[in-house]
Amino acid sequence: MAVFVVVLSLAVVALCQNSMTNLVTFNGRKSDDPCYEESLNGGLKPKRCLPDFENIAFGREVLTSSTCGNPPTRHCFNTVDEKGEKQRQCQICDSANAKKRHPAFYLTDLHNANNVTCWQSEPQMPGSSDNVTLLLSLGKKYELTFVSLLFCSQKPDSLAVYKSMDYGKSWLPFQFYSSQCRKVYGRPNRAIITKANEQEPLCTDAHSTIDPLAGSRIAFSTMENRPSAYDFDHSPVLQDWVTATDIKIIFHRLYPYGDEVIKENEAILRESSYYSVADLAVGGRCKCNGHASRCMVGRDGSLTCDCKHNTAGRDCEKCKPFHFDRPWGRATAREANECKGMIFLFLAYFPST
Ligand SMILES: [Ca+2]
Repeated sequence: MAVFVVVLSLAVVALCQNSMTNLVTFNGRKSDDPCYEESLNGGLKPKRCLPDFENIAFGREVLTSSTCGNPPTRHCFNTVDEKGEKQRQCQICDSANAKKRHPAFYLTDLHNANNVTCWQSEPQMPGSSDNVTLLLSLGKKYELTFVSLLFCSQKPDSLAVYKSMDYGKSWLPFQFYSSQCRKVYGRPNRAIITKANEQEPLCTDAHSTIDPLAGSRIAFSTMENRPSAYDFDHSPVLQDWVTATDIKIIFHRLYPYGDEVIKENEAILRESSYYSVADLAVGGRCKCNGHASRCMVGRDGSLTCDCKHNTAGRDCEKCKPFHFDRPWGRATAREANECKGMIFLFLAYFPST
């Protein structure tokens, strides 16, 4: 009886796989489904597939802890004239005036170098409490390659990037920037990452040596200087490291110097103490573990992978029912790790006696 069940099951498995292959062919998806490719015997075989690389932040809402304009406030900044001399210019931020507003929407709108739109915080009291937060929820797990900020005014001296993997329930530090890493964040400046600590956030002062006047970018590459970046397929640690459902950026300090300098010109400094960002970009892919080529809005309204290879779940992170003949695995460049089998289904119908 047991032998019969196994033989029958294998036959059904083969039949199911054939019918699945034919279905793929007959639906006209043979050539355009990136999750399958033609095999040597003329059929189709699964292969790793990935959603497109994109700017995940584009067009998404960013929640900010501070945005100027209500009530209107004055903001000043320095420019350099033709003679190379610094000029102080001031503008009003007014949320009721379309030409003078700086809403959070401007963080993730289409970036056009000829028509730069800037989000801007309220003026901050210079000192240790000038924290402003940007929160970006992705609505699903993504694998991130970079997080970048293009500033309209001076770059902050100290800022931190955090990530959540559980929709904002808990947060992990992703990267720190400061001219004083040890003092502000309690971390060494430009630490070396080895295979033993690939999930450790770094702190760097690399951003603080540039022209402070305008138009500068801070870009955090999630895998830069991490040894397993060249073997990402086989590094669950690094795959975990780049995974996020939410990103939080906290500006901790605009100026590198202390309160004693600030007190001398507090009124002028206050008008100059604000954060202003032209573009927040987050590069990455919807996380589907190599088993889907796109993400889409599911029946419940949430973003989910269009899973192939007999996988299931929002991230194709498990085998779909009755396809447990082999353990689930992430697809790699060499091995699609398709879920297989209907044996368990038939064992349930024909229990051994
Ligand atoms: Ca913008």
